[in-house]
Amino acid sequence: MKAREVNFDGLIGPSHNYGGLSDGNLASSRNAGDVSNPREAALQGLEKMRTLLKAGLTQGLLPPLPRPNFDFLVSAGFHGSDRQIIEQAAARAPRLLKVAYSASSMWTANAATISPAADTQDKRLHLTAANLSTMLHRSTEHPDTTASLQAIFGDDEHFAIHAALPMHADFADEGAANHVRLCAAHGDPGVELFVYGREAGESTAGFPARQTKLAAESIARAHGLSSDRTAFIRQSSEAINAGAFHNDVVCVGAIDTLFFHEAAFEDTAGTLQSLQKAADGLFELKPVMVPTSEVSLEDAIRSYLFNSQLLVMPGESRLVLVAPTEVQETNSTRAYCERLVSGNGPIGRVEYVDVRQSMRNGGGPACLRLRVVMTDEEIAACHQGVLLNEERIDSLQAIVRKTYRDRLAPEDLADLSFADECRTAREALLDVLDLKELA
Ligand code: SUG
Repeated sequence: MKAREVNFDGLIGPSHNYGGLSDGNLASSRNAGDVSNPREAALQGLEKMRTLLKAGLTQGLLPPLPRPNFDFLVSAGFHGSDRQIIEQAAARAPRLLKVAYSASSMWTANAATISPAADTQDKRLHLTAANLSTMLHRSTEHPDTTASLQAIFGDDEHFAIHAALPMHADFADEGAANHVRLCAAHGDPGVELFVYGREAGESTAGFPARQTKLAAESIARAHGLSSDRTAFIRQSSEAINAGAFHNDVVCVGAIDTLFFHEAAFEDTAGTLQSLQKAADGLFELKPVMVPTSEVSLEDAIRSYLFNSQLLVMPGESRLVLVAPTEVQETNSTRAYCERLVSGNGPIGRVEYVDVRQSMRNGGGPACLRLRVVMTDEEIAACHQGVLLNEERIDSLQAIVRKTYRDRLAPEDLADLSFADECRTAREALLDVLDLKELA
């Protein structure tokens, strides 16, 4: 089977703000209450998409979700007209208003877990929307995310969409941020690695462990994955408590290469053994471990070295790491990257992208994209409006320039005209994406 990886980035919504809503995400806590710039955020995201498109990759996107989320505010007891709901929430529960306005769906690595057809029993591409049950603001995403996935991957001859897992701590699931697929070539059968932070029912000390093993196992079952080609690996509590709230803050993999920090997993030797066993007969695993002596866990998390996209680029024989500019600005990670590409390992080049607005909420290049390995036939069967070309990016950027604010302070969420602005902006974006049905 011939297939390629399509990245579906989150189109950053007009209400991007620094709500300080994510316990255990150091950037979110550090920048809580700051003034954000939604216009710059969305333009940065779209420029990243343009960079990859120009490099010859297939680039898609997922639209922002409706914000403010009135359904959520109503379920929290607010009622009346839109104006009354916002006024009451602003006066009596400003945190809930921030939740209702959160633009967190931009981090589409958390939208769903994807298994390509080459790995599944029924040879369809399987998608499970993530319940994101650990963080209140994220737990409200999945119904609308599921609607977006249905609008894009609705052809059930090729795609199988599974609803989010039960909304209980035992099934806490954060989607592809804790999932890595390794293979010889994208279209070949691969090994699916699920990383979890705790077992169902287990209570852990420190920052929340957002993914359970039970959630990962349930998804693997639903997707019809072969147990021989699946590995369930525990993330280290050291990494979680240092601020790696998802595995993709300390690890990224592509094709046969796993790039990870020495402190990423509870048992590194055991992890590599399990992966080698699962890969037996398919490919030779190439582990690239970054030792603590070269890059401390703190620097790795602050710079987001591992929250990079690791890509097969047309015309390049080695993988390319698309890293945030913060990696270049951090001495240890910049020096590490220079050594990495001068060696003869599997990663041959590092390209830096500016996604600072998102980074300040703990979302790097890898958080902003959902990887979907697709055959040409599947690409043709999905909704075409979300597949990008330069003209479509231009149109989206023009809407962003026209309709998004360049300054959003916490108190602005109380302004009723902002709710109207968000609606108008989203409707114009959906129009370009030919997704009016989601309005
Ligand atoms: O879930 N930040 C997100 C960042 C998600 C990053 N995704 C991956 N690593 N794949 C989160 O913590 C902060 C929102 C705020 O504080 O306003 C936030 O939700």
